[in-house]
Amino acid sequence: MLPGPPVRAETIRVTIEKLVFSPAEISAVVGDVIEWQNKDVMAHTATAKDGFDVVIPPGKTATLTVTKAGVFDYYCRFHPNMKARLQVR
Ligand SMILES: [Cu+2]
Repeated sequence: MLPGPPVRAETIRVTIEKLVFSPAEISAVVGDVIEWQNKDVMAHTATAKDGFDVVIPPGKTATLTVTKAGVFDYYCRFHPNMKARLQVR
């Protein structure tokens, strides 16, 4: 059987403003790209234990391509009260 057309990856955007991830809960499929936009004047990270660790400099964006399914609770290493969740199907 021939492979079908490639599934187009989506980009899912999360804004960080005033030390809050918004939306706080997102879902994705493997191959999607998560893009964090940091509107604050300090750096943040999106860090999941046993998972990813993305640094988002102030005023910038940073991306992550999702490579495995699961539920990833992530937080900011610099501000551990900042919490969010990524669900990957
Ligand atoms: Cu932070």
